[in-house]
Formats: sequence, C-alpha cells, structure tokens
Amino acid sequence: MSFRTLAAALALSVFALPALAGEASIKIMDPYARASTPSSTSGAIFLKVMNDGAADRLIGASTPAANMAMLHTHEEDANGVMKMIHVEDGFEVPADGALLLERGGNHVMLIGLTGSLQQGDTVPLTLIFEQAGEVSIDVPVDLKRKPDGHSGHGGHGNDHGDAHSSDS
Ligand SMILES: [Cu+2]
Repeated sequence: MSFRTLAAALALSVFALPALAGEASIKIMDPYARASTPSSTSGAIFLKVMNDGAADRLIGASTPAANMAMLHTHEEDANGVMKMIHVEDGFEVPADGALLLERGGNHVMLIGLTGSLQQGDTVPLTLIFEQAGEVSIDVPVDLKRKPDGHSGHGGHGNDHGDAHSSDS
C-alpha cells in the first residue's frame, strides 16, 4: 500500500467512524408510527431516544412518507385545551439519559402523508441530532397501539393524528 493510499484509507476510516454500529451513543428504542384513520393526511411517530453519551439535541427529522416531518409537542392553552406546537429549537437529549416522544407529548409530526399508513408497513425516518448527526431508522406502523396511559392524559388526544387536517 502506497503512502497516498494509506492516507486516503485513514481519512476514510475517520469519517466512517461515527456511523459504526456500537460506537454511537444515541439509540432509538421502540419506534412506531400511526395515523387516526386510513384517510388521514397527517400522522405521528413516537419513540424513545436513549443516550449514553454527552448531552445532545434532536433538532429535526425527515421521511419520504410525508411532505414534512416536524418536531411537535403538546401544550395546554389558556382554556385548558391541548394544542400541538412546532418546537423549532428541538428537544434536549440529556447526557446519560433519555428523550421520550410519546402520545400526548413530544412527537414527530408527519404532515402531508405521501400514502396512507397501513398496519404492518414500515416508514423510513431520519432523525437529525445536533451532535450525533443523522440517525436513520425504520419505523413500524402500529395503528393498534394504545397510549401508555401513565402520562395522566390518557383520556385525551387519541385522535392526535387528525388534529392538523381541517380539509374534510
Ligand atoms: Cu403534532
């Protein structure tokens, strides 16, 4: 191997390192996607981000399954009505901690679904982290999943996925 080739190989391995499985400090657990009805034009993705490294930030997401993927959270307005809000700064992923995207709380909003979400389908999703960069996963569609119910909002927000569609 010439020096030039060796140098090129070394440079390549340096760039390849962050993508190596097992090296990443960010892990995505238990993702699922859902929409309220087969004709819904929007949906949402829920998951858990596990981080065994330094603090990071989830700042964006993209998927071919929707025209736009946005980071949303729920917030109660002055009248006690839960509303979804686009969180432009993203969500903090604490050091050696976890970030939960769950029903009634933070989520990846899918706006303008490019096809209906069918039970058994898989949706590719790329999450963008400030430090870790892009993390791509496959998200199973699970229309039957019930909210975990420990958030105290179990009785509300079940029709989440339709909240953006005012077109009917
Ligand atoms: Cu939303």
